[in-house]
Amino acid sequence: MEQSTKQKRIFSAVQPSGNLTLGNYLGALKNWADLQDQFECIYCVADLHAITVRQEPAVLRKKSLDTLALYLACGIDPKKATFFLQSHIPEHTQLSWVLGCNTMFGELSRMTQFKDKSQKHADNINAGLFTYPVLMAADILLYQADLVPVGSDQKQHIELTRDIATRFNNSYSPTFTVPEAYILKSSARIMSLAEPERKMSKSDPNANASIFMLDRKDDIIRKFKRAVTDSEAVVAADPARLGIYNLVNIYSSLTGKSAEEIEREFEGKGYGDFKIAVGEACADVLAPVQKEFDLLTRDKAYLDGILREGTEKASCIARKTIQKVYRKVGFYLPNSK
Ligand code: AQP
Repeated sequence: MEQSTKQKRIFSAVQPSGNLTLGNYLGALKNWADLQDQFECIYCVADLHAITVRQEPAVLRKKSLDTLALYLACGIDPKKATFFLQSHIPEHTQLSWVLGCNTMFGELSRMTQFKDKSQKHADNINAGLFTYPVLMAADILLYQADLVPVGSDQKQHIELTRDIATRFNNSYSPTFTVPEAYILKSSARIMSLAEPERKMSKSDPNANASIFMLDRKDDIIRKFKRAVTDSEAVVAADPARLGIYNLVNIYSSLTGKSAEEIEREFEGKGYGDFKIAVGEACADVLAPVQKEFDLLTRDKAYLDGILREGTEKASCIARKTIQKVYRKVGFYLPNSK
């Protein structure tokens, strides 16, 4: 019998490795809220992943809770979805070790995110940065997720997760659900405003390259005004013109207008008008999220309560999977009686 969408489970996460960007919002959070009515959703704050890059401990602690508050501020409902911090559930690291022993060095060497991040953090190319996709596979497989909503930047990691799950299932008998990436086309990849050939990223040292979810309206408009475009001065969804293409994509994701509608709306107008319109649309979309975030972060006890509840729920699933995996690989488990 085919599984109904009601029963399908979704897992997704964001690293609290900085201030969340418009890329995180359009590529992940905005879609998460829409999915909670159709699926069983598990949303994690990936703090273990965050330390693959050096973090200031006090800042990481704050960003972890801020990330949770942003999930909630985007309309993700703790009554419908499960939330937790990755480091609160030790099964993530336990499963990561087992999966690491079933992942090939060559596979990890091909990951483009590892190549990008090693270039960006040449002074700290640590083993965790290299094995990051194994921990990500563990996150997903631990919860037997059917679907993983991600931006297209994460597609390669999901493919690897599928390969690892399939290999494990073939070696030891069916154990893991083989998940699928759930990529929404419109907001799949938001690019940097300063270097549109690179993705918008929360750890970009150039603050003008990214719009942060908590940026105030003036900053948002200023950053869009400075966004790199070209000298053609025609608003068009032309993939060869990276800068303007990115802005059209952002405007389309924010307003729901199609590329053709946007081209018509700005026909005969310069980039100046268009950039202001994108900035205003962005500020309008983020304003209610920011308002809700401000309220939520004043109530730490409420946020802690949500984490405690979510950790308990997620732990039940995680424990079941790890026991199954430990048994399959041959670890001795004493009889519980
Ligand atoms: N630019 C983007 N466009 C579309 N989706 C994006 N996502 C991130 N950036 C974009 C989506 O956000 C989710 C969580 O990402 P993450 O924070 O766990 O890791 P990341 O992809 O490495 O994000 P950053 O901002 O680039 O973080 P740093 O700078 O710390 O490495 C994923 O679903 C991702 O697709």
